[in-house]
Amino acid sequence: MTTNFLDGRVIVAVGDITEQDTHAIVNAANSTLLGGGGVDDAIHGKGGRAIYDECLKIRQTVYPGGLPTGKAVITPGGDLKARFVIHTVGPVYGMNGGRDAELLADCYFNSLALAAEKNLRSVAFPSISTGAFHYPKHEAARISSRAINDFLDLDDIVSEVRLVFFSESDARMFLKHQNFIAGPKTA
Ligand code: AR6
Repeated sequence: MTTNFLDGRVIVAVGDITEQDTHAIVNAANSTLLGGGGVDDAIHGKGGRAIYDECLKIRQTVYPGGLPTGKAVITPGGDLKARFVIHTVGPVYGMNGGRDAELLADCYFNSLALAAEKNLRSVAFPSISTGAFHYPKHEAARISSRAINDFLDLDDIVSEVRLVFFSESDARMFLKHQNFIAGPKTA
């Protein structure tokens, strides 16, 4: 079963982010850009050296101090089905002086803006910050859906945003708490 929102431009799915065949997938990275656990480890593991090498180059040039929370950068997808990986750093919950929601929204908005800038029409996201960074899943649902809605209202490049949850229960939690302007359609 898939559920979609905003005339099919947003699709909610259960699966593995590394297996998505969208033009880009998003990595829930940390500021080092050089790997970690969870989604980050899975993407670097399957995508291979090309991703790491480009991340290293980004660290050596534009972001020597690390990628700030809420920002996004793009690398090739290496051996992944997706041609590109957009790396964003979610907020560590409770560690941002009350700016957690703003920073999580920035992750989604800036990742989509980067995709549109590169003319990439389909983008798959994992549920950023809801693993090792401990963002409550119901709050993340509300914030991410509204940020995606805000972006798509302004954009006509991105035609598919695929939200990939690792379990049925995570997808159900998202569907219960999402805050898209228009209601869901189930097929
Ligand atoms: N496909 C889809 N979703 C997944 C997958 C997968 N293969 N694996 C885990 N998830 P996390 P964060 C879900 O911890 O919270 C890393 O060490 C998972 O159930 O990957 O943003 C980085 O290097 C959870 O709901 O990302 C950073 O240091 C969600 O993806 C830090 O963790 C995000 O979990 C980032 O933490």
